[in-house]
Amino acid sequence: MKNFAPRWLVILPLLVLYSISARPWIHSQTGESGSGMPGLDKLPTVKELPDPFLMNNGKRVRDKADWAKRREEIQAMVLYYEYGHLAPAPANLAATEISSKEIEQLNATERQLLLTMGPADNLRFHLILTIPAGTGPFPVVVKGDLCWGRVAPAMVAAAVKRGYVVAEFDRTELAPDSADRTRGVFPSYQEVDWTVLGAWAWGFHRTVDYLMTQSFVDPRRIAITGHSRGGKAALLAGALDERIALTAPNGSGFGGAGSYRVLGEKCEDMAAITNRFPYWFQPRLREFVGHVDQLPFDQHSLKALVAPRAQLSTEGLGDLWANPIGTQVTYVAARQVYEFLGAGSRIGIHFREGEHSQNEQDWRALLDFADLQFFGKKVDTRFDRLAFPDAPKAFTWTAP
Ligand code: GTR
Repeated sequence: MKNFAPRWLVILPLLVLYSISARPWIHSQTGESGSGMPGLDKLPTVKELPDPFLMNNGKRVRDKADWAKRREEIQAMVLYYEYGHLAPAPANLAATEISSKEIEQLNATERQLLLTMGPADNLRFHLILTIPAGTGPFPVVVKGDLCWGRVAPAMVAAAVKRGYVVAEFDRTELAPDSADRTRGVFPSYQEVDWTVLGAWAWGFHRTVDYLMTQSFVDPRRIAITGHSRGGKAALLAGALDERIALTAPNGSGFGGAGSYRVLGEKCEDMAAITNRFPYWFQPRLREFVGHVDQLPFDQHSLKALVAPRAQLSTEGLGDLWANPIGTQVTYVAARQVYEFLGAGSRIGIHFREGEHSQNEQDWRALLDFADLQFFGKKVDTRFDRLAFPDAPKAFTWTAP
């Protein structure tokens, strides 16, 4: 007994060190300690869209190796200030088929699956696949908005006709769209500071885990999409997971593809979104109400994390709340990163007339963009047309 104290003096610090280094994705909700991230009082005001090439050490990115480091820095900031962290991939993902039926008029099979995973196999969500006839491997479009209903039959048919699998899941099975943290992923990973948007993004990642194991799936051609809050989740998912070949948020606006700093008329802003939907974000984001120009990034930075993989923003010009002009601005700025990486044609934007929805025009644009990016097909749709050619330039930096 008498010799225990000195031994603990050695073991305790080792345990503490281990728990910090082995779980880098875990931060406490409120504490700044250990994160290395400055609080609001230490963050400088940057009126323009922050330079994505400016590294934390004050030097600018010079080559691709520097960009790889800078990408990690941006990712760390975005998770810390904006979306919270995500749990690591579980090793025990399993799929059970619930039903399978032929859809004759589509020449496709519809399969309903239950995916289970997590610490006690107690996390589960459903996946509905519409798979073209044949052996594939097929490209896939994943959408997580089943909570709002199925993708319209004509849109599923259009995708299947072009040889795409449509995979649909209900993101609210991963986290309810509310402040309720007693359901979904939260009880199983209480040490993770994740948010509803993070949990939804995690649902995309787990869907990709499953798809990658299926022989009918082309693992190098997986696209993800979502509308509005579902688009915010899709953009976050695509930013964090390099297996996702094409990321296509639709009308995702504030907290998605829309800028925080550049706001068009009648659009959502930091106060509005963090008041109504605080649980979508890390609570720290709220501190930036009235101080958005102290955010060390803007949403072009999130888009830049997707580079050089393909990404498309689809926008309704009448969807003012979702800030179409602010989405154009992030496209123009993120394009600098794509061009720096020699992938300028991999980022696109598409505007249409009309309001807040992911309609057939948006879907056609997505499929055209996927055909172009995945197969080099010639398509008529343009993905570099600015709806607001006279919009003021939102940044003065250029790619190195
Ligand atoms: C709105 C919200 C937007 C957008 C939209 C939606 O009420 O303010 O950020 O996400 O909901 O998801 O349809």
